[in-house]
Amino acid sequence: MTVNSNRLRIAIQKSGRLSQDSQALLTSCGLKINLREQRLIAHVENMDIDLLRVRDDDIPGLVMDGVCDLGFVGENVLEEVSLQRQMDNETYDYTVLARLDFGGCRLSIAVPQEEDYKSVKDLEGRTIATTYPRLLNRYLKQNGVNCRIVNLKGSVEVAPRAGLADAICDLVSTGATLEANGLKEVEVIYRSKAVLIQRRDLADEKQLKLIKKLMPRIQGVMQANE
Ligand code: PRT
Ligand code: ZN
Repeated sequence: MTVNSNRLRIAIQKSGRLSQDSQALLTSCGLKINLREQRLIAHVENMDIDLLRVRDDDIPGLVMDGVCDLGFVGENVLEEVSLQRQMDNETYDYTVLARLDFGGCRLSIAVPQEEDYKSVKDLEGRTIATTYPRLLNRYLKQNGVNCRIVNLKGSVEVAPRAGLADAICDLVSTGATLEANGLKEVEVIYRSKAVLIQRRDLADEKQLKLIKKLMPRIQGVMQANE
């Protein structure tokens, strides 16, 4: 890496559910962020830090490959990418610096409301649509259930109505989306929050010092929010 290699690189979601909270947390920690909407990189004016604004799905890989030093990401995405990379024999190392107080949600299996569902065994032989095939697969294996998994990047909640699947496995927070689509939550397979992660092999003294300075501030902001 040639450009500004001694500046700490923090990956944050560019636009989405985690962007505002991640930025607000950094701002509360004293970072003066120079944000120009379309920019991939935002410079922090008063510290040796750059923010890389990317899709949330790319954040775990950027940190695991050492391209970024820190990243804010949902545990759901982090765990899914980890499982994927383990299977592909890619590096999947990282350290969790903090579990944060935003981005809370659960990954759940949902079936049509009118269905008479009793237990996970009822899913045997069914087709489930999801954006999280590895997490779903792990859960089904642990429960000894065989299903067909259909991979969808979006509009998962309409899959049963569209005749693409019998059930879905998707993120839920209030449950309103499931209800609006005539579905009911039947199994919670993963509970998630946003986390701050660090690359495992970070060795630069200056950068480590900067992280040491930031972490108590992050803990402080979270305690103040409690
Ligand atoms: O563009 P990019 O790839 O960066 O963003 P994205 O569209 O993939 O992700 P985004 O911004 O929707 O979500 C980012 C992260 O926020 C997720 O990975 C979770 O860690 C967290 N999060 C928390 C959620 C939700 N709550 C959530 N409710 N992510 C998505 N949802 C969706 C869910 O998929 C469903 O469509 O909201 C709907 C359900 O919400 P309720 O309130 O109706 O239950
Ligand atoms: Zn995404």
